[in-house]
Amino acid sequence: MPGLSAPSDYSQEPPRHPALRINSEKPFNAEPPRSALVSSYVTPVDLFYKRNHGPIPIVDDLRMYRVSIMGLVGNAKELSMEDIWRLPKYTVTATLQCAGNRRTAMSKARKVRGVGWDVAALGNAVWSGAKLADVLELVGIPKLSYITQAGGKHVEFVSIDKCKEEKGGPYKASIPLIQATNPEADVLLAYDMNGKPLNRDHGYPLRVVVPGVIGARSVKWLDSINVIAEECQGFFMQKDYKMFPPSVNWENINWSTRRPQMDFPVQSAICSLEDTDIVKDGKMTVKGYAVSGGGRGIERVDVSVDGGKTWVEALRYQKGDVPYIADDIRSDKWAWVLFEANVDVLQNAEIVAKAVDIAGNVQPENVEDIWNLRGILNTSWHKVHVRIGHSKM
Ligand SMILES: Nc1nc2c(c(=O)[nH]1)N[C@H]1C(S)=C(S)[C@@H](COP(=O)(O)O)O[C@H]1N2
Ligand SMILES: [Mo]
Repeated sequence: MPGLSAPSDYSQEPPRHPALRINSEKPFNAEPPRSALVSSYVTPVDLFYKRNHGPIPIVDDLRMYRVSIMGLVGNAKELSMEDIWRLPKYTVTATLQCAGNRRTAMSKARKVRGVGWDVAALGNAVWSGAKLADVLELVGIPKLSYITQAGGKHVEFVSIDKCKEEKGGPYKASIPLIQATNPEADVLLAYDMNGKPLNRDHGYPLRVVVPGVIGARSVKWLDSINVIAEECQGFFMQKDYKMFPPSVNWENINWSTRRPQMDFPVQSAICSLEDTDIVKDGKMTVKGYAVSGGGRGIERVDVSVDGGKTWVEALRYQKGDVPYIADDIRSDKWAWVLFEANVDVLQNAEIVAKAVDIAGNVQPENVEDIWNLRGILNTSWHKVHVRIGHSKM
């Protein structure tokens, strides 16, 4: 692809914020400290988690860059950035969360394979770009299409990065055509993040943002869009990011028995405390985030200071002084809510958070019940321990 190239080593990586906690250097995978994550509703770009499977691509010449749209479409097309910029610009506040968020805690229950993440493999950003539904109209696919005339049912996004899992080939993923052509699904070809052009780590010059869905489907450094009959057969769709029951292990796994994970289930985590912390006794404020998939808002967040025997309801908020109402049009439906609960801690305690979404889905209590060999979707109650002492705070 002229204009955009993919290095095969890590000698040309972009600069990164020193506060990031690095889980893997090559490829670069890092998350911010918990407390930094919940200090703002919109996550600053430099603190937003970075999840890569290879070296970061480089734009040599933006004027040469083209994204091709092909496959089972009427008329294939190549679009320049100018063409994309010319389409109506939409701005969507959406939380992106890696399916592996909170994997380290799942691995403590029983070992899993994958990058070890704490609770901050997610971030909330203001994404701007063209709607994929508008882009697909340019190649003759009407809004709200299940199938194209040529039989296309899925939209595949292909990058140019070189991934070990793809034997040096690019990262790719797909979503159903009906989601891609639904303007209400807000799937973007994004060129801006928090009001500025994407930086290299997050997909410059153009990435997909699929709100409400695990981060793995939001392909960065977009090279081509393929309209295809079956879902994408790439590694990250077929041999990864699938959820298996606790009985499946590396000996008896049959990947084809499960669907690629799409929507994220309801999730929350406490970010004002580490797994074990020393605190002063008395009043304290427990802070964290809650988010669900599929555009489902957060109906409630419960906080306990006695390991889940009794609960108080936390205050939820997104931006400014507007009270958060889960299904109100003024709320950001694809974005997390931050929560705060004032509690009294008088003795050593287990502090717990659990969220409920507008469908009444609630986080499972125990990680063992949702354990899976790839360690994805750890949405179990987030539990932290505090000891009363005087050495901190
Ligand atoms: N081209 C490409 N796109 C990608 C990935 C990748 O490695 N290569 N990682 C995916 C995964 S698993 C996640 S969670 C998100 C992370 O996006 P971020 O690094 O902007 O936070 O990007 C997704 N898109
Ligand atoms: Mo991910």
